[in-house]
Amino acid sequence: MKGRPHGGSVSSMQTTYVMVKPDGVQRGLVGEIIGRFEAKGLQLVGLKGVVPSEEIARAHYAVHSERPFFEGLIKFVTSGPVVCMAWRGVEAIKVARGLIGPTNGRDAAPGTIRGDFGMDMGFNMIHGSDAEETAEFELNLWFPDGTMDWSCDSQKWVYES
Ligand code: IDP
Ligand code: MG
Repeated sequence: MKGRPHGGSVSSMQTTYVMVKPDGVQRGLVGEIIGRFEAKGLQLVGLKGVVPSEEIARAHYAVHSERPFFEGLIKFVTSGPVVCMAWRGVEAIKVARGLIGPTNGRDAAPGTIRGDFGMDMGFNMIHGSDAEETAEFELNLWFPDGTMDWSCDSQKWVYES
């Protein structure tokens, strides 16, 4: 995949990094999860499957490196395939976090991905960038060749203007 830088020209247009973690892949939830982002009206601009190296996992979760759960988190996220995605839309970072729900599945409301499918804090199936700077960092980390530059015709029926 190649294309433009990950940012957008419209001020509220964002691209966010979303990743189905190994538990979500093992449980066969990839299709369900992708379907929710598609149905919401976000545009898929990046998609690949990979078994993460320890190096990329440590970089991705570097902000948590001092936390007690860090080593377990690295072991978990490198244990099998993840599905890496880039989703684009108006305020996509906030919208994706809303679809995902809070970290602990037991606290997450039904209707969210973690609320519908999760019962745990660590095994919560999915990652989503939490801010513009982290989205930029994570997109560059997981999609170093850039994301897909394409025009999605249905977007004219997603946004009124
Ligand atoms: P987030 O994924 O909702 O943004 P963060 O606080 O950024 O949550 O934590 C990153 C990931 O680390 C979580 O999604 C979860 O998999 C794991 N994690 C966070 N807190 C704990 C914990 O207390 N125990 C075990 N794993 C945790
Ligand atoms: Mg986070």
